[in-house]
Amino acid sequence: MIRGVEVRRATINLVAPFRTSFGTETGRDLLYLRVVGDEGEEADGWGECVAMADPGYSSEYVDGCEDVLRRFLLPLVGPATTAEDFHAAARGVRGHAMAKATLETALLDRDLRLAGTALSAHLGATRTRVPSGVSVGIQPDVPTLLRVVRGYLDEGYVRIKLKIEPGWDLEPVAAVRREFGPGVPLQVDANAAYAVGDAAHLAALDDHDLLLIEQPLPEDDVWGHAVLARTVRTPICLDESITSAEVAAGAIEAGACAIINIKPGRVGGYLEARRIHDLCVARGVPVWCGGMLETGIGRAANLALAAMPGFTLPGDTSASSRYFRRDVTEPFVLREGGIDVPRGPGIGVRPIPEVLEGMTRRVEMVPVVSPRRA
Ligand code: OSB
Ligand code: MG
Repeated sequence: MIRGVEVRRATINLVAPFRTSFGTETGRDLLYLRVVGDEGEEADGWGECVAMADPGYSSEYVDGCEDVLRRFLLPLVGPATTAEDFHAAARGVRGHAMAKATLETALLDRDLRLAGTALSAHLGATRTRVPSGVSVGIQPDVPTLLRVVRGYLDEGYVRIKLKIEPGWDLEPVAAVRREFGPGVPLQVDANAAYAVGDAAHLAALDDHDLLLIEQPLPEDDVWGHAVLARTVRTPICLDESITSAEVAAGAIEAGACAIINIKPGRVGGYLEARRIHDLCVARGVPVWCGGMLETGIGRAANLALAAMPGFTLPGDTSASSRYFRRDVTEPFVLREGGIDVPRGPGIGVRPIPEVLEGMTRRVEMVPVVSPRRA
């Protein structure tokens, strides 16, 4: 039986600032949930919220996630609530995908630990190791960028993604292509920094043999991406725009994207992420697993997802050392260009107590009482 949900706020610094078209992250302002039952610590379920401190990537932000969790989502959890129960009950709360994903993942982790099943097996994963790409932030200048990219290639990352924005696009992409040659799998991510009127400019990226252009236009402009796709030859990939399997189906039908970046947090959890995967496999649309600078808790679950058969492109599932000096779990390491998928029950990892305590700013147990539903 579930006794309560521990709400924990923590902080961790990044090894280097990460700059995108929407801002610069120097650390993660974390929200962890732990679903605590009376079966012992081994069965506790963990979830990490992917929302950033500010609503720059999406409308969600971590303090807002904590608020919606406390006021509307945690009250849906009763002593016997499963992840599937919560998924159904949470339909009555509109939006707030990242908040929902945090709690649903913690419940799913608990369900699977009690069943002795690994998340990867539960999702139908077919691989034991997933190839790792790396997302490279906007740099102060091109020489610095080339140094950073060289470092990642030397470590063994099998695909490079460059963050771009107006004023930092054609030149850095051309420079990386020139320096490292035609063999390096390369793609770009604009985080919605362009407008449909930039189509001719973006078409100049076609010369550099990119795997894809990720989210060039605003989140709500699926039609604009379809228009852009008629001018630009490089495949368009959507990230921010894809908030559900229904939106994904519409975007594919409209010709707005040829590839999809699946982020469980953005779509409300692993159950919805699996639906998007299945839809894309049925439509012949390649998918890959994005990231949100997760610590080991979120990373473990992403690796399980990325091991599913439709994930045919390397994801942003990088090693712990790319983000943090000391991860909250045992570190995920890059080996021969990939990372091993955790095998234990649930997400397969748990926080290292001393590390977790050192990061924690506050923690509170919210007891489960008579639930409103479920
Ligand atoms: O758009 O994919 C993105 C990080 C934070 C927010 C949005 C994005 C990203 C990344 C880094 O690109 C992915 C990662 O390495 O976790
Ligand atoms: Mg992106």
